[in-house]
Amino acid sequence: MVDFEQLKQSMGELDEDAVVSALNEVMADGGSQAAAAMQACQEGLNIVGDLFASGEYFVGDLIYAGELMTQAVEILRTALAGEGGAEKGRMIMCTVKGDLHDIGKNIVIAMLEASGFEVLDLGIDVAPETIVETAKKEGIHIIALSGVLTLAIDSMKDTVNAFAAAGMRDTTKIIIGGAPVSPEACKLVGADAWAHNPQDTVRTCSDWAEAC
Ligand code: B12
Repeated sequence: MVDFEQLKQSMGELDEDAVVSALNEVMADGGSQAAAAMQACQEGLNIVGDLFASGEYFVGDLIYAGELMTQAVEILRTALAGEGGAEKGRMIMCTVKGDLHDIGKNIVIAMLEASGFEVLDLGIDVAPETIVETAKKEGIHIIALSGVLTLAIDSMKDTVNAFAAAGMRDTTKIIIGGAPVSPEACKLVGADAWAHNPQDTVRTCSDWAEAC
């Protein structure tokens, strides 16, 4: 039985051997506890973030934490992805302008694809115009915006405004997510929905796809 509190601490200490070995143990039964393991890894990243904020960790540690978390997602991916589903259509996802964090985005994309969406991943640091132009060119009506930095909220707002300026706001559904996102941020940004976890994102986007 994996000790998830220990896994969280190991991630916080950036102890690669301990993290990988715990995750392999989680996957030994096919990954019935993969979601709890992912949660522990994310909480471990909060420890990393706090140690960075207090000056104990440096940018190099953040980079290493990013690589370790990506490795963790790879190990857990098949169990997190679930069984897939019916074809739900196409949507766009990206990290907004000014923000280079993509681990959360990649997790959400993996879950959306597993649920039956074809996700056009525009990457990181994506300008509002690029998102609008791609949506127009590809005829896509569901957009998911990710951001981890506080400044991402401004970029999300700029993106929603860009859809309005292009006359496409009424025909486009926009969901936002990431650490600084909240109901208040959603209101400020003018998005249609917000979520903190991939499961809620899949649920909301699936409802939209059904209504389209
Ligand atoms: C790893 C990391 C990095 C790596 C990122 C690597 C990568 N490939 O992504 C690197 C080294 C690049 C990095 C750089 C920086 N970082 Co950094 N980083 C982190 C760290 C430790 C983890 C982030 C992470 O991946 N979390 C795990 C993922 C899984 O969580 P998530 O993104 O929130 O995603 C989940 C949910 O939010 C949701 N979700 C995510 N997106 C979406 C989208 C939708 C639509 C929905 C519905 C849901 C959803 O689902 C996901 C899965 O559950 C955080 C600390 C922390 N506590 O988060 C700091 C942190 C985010 N970084 C921070 C800072 C300051 C920086 C730098 C400015 C450092 C510097 N001086 O250069 C740069 C900024 C670069 C830039 N312009 O973006 C600050 C941000 C402060 C702020 N509030 O603005 C933090 C909070 C650390 C801190 N405490 O100071 N960082």
